[in-house]
Amino acid sequence: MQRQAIPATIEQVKGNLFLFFRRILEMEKPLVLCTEVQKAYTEFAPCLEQPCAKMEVLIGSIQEVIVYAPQLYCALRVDIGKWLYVAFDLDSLQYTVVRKSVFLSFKEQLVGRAARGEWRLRLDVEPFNQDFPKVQDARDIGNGIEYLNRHLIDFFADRESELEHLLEFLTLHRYNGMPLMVSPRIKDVAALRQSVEQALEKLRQWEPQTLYDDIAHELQALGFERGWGRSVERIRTTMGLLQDILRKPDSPATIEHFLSQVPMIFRVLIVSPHGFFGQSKVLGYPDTGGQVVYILDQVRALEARMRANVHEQGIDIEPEIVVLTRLIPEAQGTTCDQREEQIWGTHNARILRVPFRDDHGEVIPHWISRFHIWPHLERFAFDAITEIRGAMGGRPDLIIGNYSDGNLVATLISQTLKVTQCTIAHALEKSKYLYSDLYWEDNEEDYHFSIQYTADLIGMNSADFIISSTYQEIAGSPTGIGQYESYKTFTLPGLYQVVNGIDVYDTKFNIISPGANEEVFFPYTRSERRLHALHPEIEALICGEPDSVSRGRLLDPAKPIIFSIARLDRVKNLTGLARWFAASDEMRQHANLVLIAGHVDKANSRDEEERAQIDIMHGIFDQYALDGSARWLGIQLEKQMTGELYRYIADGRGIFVQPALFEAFGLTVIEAMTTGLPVFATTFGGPLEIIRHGESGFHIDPTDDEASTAVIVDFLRESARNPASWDAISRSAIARVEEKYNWPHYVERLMTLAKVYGFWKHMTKKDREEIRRYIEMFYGLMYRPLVQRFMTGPGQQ
Ligand code: UDP
Ligand code: LCN
Repeated sequence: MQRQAIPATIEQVKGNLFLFFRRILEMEKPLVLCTEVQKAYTEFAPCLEQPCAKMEVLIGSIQEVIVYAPQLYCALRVDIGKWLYVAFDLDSLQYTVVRKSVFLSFKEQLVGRAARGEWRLRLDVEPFNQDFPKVQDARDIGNGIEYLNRHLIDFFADRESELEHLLEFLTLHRYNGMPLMVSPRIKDVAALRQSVEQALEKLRQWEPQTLYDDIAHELQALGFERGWGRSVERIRTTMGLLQDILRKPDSPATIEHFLSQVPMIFRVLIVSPHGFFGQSKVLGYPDTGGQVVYILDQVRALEARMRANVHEQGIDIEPEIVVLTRLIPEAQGTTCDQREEQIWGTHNARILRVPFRDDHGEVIPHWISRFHIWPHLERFAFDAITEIRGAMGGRPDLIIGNYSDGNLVATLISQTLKVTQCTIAHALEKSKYLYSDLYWEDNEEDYHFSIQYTADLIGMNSADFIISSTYQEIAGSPTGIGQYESYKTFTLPGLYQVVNGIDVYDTKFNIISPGANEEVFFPYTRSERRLHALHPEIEALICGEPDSVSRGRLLDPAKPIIFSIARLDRVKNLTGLARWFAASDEMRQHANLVLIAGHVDKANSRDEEERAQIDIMHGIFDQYALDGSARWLGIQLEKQMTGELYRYIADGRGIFVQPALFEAFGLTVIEAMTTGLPVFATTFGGPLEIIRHGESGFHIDPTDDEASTAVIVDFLRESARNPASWDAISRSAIARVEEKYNWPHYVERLMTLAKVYGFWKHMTKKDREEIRRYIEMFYGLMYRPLVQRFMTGPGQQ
């Protein structure tokens, strides 16, 4: 629906709309959620004389209603990322479109703030972005680079002066003092054009396989340094692309192709402060999950790509990747107390650990939950800058931040070192905890969401580009709000209102989905690669006796297994799955349940949320006498073991269930799918996009116990009766991951994005200065005082 069309639509259905709103008023609730609006409408619709499609669409767009009788303030999501706020007065039957700030102020009444007459701080980044290109069509959200390329082509076509920027950019490149690409001898665009023509003329005379080294002096005489290619063939291609650009290119792909050939990225810094960041024995600890897996897989694939790139560019150097994380002296048997750790399977990538220090400069020894680490990050960032300068032998060319804390640190480092910044969210907590913005004060002691959301706004607005794993992460779906979209307009009552926090149509958003490590996760049918030697150990794990790290023993081990592996936190909802299993006789009749999660003995856990979940899990085992049909393992598995375990369960025609209340992406989902396990995963978040329901797996609604149980039981029943149905889903799951989720494709795109957005950063340096200063001010005047308040308030670490 078009935003402009809303008033006319309201006018057309006004009579019935106001009648319906009376129903909302009768609910006597100050805040009515979209699900409640929908439910009320389903009951109301039969009262209409005839069905009204327009009214249905209008009601379907309502995301929430603030009731301030006799007025209702409605937030309408008229299209993906496009909102309108309308106030209805039920006495006068009038309505009016209101400003976002007015809507937010009324919303704040819900937590006791006055709707009017109070000054509020408002964050609005929109004015800074007005002159920048935007994605036009909602379907193209997350494909920002294409719009940027189109914009660049117009840029170059219209203005010779912009080509001067390109020339300047090409003369900037060097590695450890070695000049690359264009020498300063070429003074202007006219000279560049001429040199390119002459060089191409010469290149035509040489054999395609001739090496750069053999013709270096001739190219240097024309003003071209190393970096155009190792062989004449590649040099010709790269120079040909530049020639096209200088002559007015006709395809945006030319710009992208040219920039992707330019040697720009030799050193990459990846920032991920929280959790236990290590290569073994860490997964499953609180705050330590997919992000660690993602980064390590990313590093291996990225290094391979960077090495291939520099080779093709004719540069003989070893690229370098450093993963910056926190050093934890009380490492609990992990390597997290070591300053440096080489990353296996790489030539020159390592983990660099820098400790958190307190106000007296003393190293903080213990693990700190991701919700409580905020006071340590600024000092960490500046300590890290000193360490990086020493450890990396130069400034990084690209900084990738991960999660809210890593993105904040990445912002501080990249603003100081003036380096291209990429943001990866992994999981934006705002989507996981309903109304955690509005009711932030109630959760402050445990979660400090006010600081986290402030850090998120700073990180996402400072980033030169943002990588997301799925479309829904940015913009949701026609019916559900995206994770980034939820940062567009919201309020933290008493602190500030966000009028425009981020625009999902911004070209900085790009979707590149991660993959599963193919060395570890491959189909159960690949017999020649299977790790049969691990089977006795796996059997002991699954069928063993209960001990200090496990509970339950499978009395009938021949049954298929319902499997899940996750951190034991509330949102992962493994206790929900245990409850479904416990309460369904049919599920128990068809299968056993095996869970790998957290700790079985509460004494081994320091995380409050995990401790609460441990109690709940034991309660379910006790109440439903699960000890003979379910097994819960509180262990950390080696990766190879995890891969073979998935396959072992597939051998027995088991299934994988991911029952999270919300899952930002869900690496376990693609791991399980690629091994061939039929997967049943939450409909809230990434799995909605990863799985095609009924084809490559199944969606389940974790809030609907009955329906979720039914989907699982139906499948177990059907696959017992007709094994071909299990095979069909298994085959489609494997094919889906192979096609859509793989690391080689990921890193190729990442390198291209880093270069195109690096160039864009250079082009728009001056124009971006204003928002940079604005965000810097927000950091100084909002983020830092919030952290200060944390340090002096309850919940201080
Ligand atoms: N994992 C593991 N052992 C555990 C729990 C999780 O090896 O006890 C791994 C799992 O195989 C996956 C990652 O940790 O690779 C979890 O990633 P996911 O994206 O599913 O969830 P996150 O923990 O990041 O929220
Ligand atoms: C964090 C999460 O919560 C998961 O959903 C993702 O799969 C993981 O990070 C990797 O991005």
